[in-house]
Amino acid sequence: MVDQAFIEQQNQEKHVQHQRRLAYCFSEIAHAEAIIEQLMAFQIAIPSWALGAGGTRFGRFSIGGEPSTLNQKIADIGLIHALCQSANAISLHIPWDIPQDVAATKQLLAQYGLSIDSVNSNTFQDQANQPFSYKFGSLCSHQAHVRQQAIQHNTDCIEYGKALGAKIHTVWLADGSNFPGQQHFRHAYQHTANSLSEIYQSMPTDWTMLIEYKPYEPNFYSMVIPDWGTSYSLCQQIGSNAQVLVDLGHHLPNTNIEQIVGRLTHFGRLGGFHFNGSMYGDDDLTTGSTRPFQLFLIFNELVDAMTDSTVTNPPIAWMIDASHNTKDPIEDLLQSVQNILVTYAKALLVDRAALTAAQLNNDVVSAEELLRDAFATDTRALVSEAMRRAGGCLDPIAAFRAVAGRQRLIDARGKLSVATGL
Ligand code: AFD
Ligand code: MN
Ligand code: MN
Repeated sequence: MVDQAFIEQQNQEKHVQHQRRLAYCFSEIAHAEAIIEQLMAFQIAIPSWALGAGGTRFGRFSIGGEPSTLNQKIADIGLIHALCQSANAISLHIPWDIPQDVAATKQLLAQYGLSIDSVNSNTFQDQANQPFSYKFGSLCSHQAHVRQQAIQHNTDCIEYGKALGAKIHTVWLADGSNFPGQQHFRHAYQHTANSLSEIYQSMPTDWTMLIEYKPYEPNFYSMVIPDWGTSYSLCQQIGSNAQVLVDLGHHLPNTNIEQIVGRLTHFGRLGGFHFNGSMYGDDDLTTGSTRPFQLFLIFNELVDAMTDSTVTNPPIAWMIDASHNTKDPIEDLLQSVQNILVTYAKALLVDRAALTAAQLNNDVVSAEELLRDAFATDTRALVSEAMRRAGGCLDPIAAFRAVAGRQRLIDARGKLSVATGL
């Protein structure tokens, strides 16, 4: 849909304004050049399930032109990546994204400069022709045949991932209970630990297993993996390549997520991140839409860990997990990518030596002001410049609109095409 000539023409239209903004950044920020390079290196995986309009239990409002096949999802993410040059990987969800022709899928990925970073299992729904139901749990089930079916599904996911070159298997479990007394807490935990261990054994040794937690929903009395501590304890039991995945929306209101990030990186167990925006819970809104300062404080912890040579945490897999029923999903994802990069850049501005000195002197005001200074700096031109240098657009959303992106997808796929996903 977009070629280099179109992108250059788009960038030309924004050139004068961009140069003015960029000059401001260079005048304010001593290491602006280094930050641009760090931004160019920061790549975020896009979830295959976020390309259609998300539904709620009250309804779903189709956006039109939604990708209904894996190839179409790859094409949409290819378009996102062409526009922003910061989204070169895809998180797949099985069974929604089972490749029909692995060689052809790989070729398509290469054509768009994309790779598959992770496969995500789905035991939160029953599939047609599935012998046993997950209504009362999957990996946690007290019924061995249910657990075995769920384990097999996860090992199948790993096989699909291997074929496509993925290196991460992500597990999010809906398992839990709705009523007091329904489930035996200790047994449910132990079954889950044993099931995950079995899945881990079938994973290649250079893969990572990411274990996601969530406090409530779809179960409302208890979730088997409700918090980072439970994920962490499971990882400790399972093996060194098992890591915690932090999804920003999977916390109760007012949880100090930046402190959780600090804890997990200290333990060397923060393996993955699901970016999204959250007002109340698992809202899956645009990243940075409601609590930009919180996102900044989280990035501040991440950058602190990444720049501290005493921290042994492995490289973190950056992923978006968002999907809602209001915006055009492609525009939404482009907003999220830009908000993530803008915030990352702000965290890179923090004067860490000065912050450490303020902390050691118990100079609370200076410590806080150092963070506020960085947060208040407008880093948008640095992000635009990083995207432009990598071959993308200064303003990806404007470019998507200029090319009439959604209308062309509707023309090609129809008004009623529906994406599989959440
Ligand atoms: C659901 C969960 C979780 C997970 C996603 C994909 O809440 O965020 O990452 O499904 O399995 O949205
Ligand atoms: Mn998630
Ligand atoms: Mn979620």
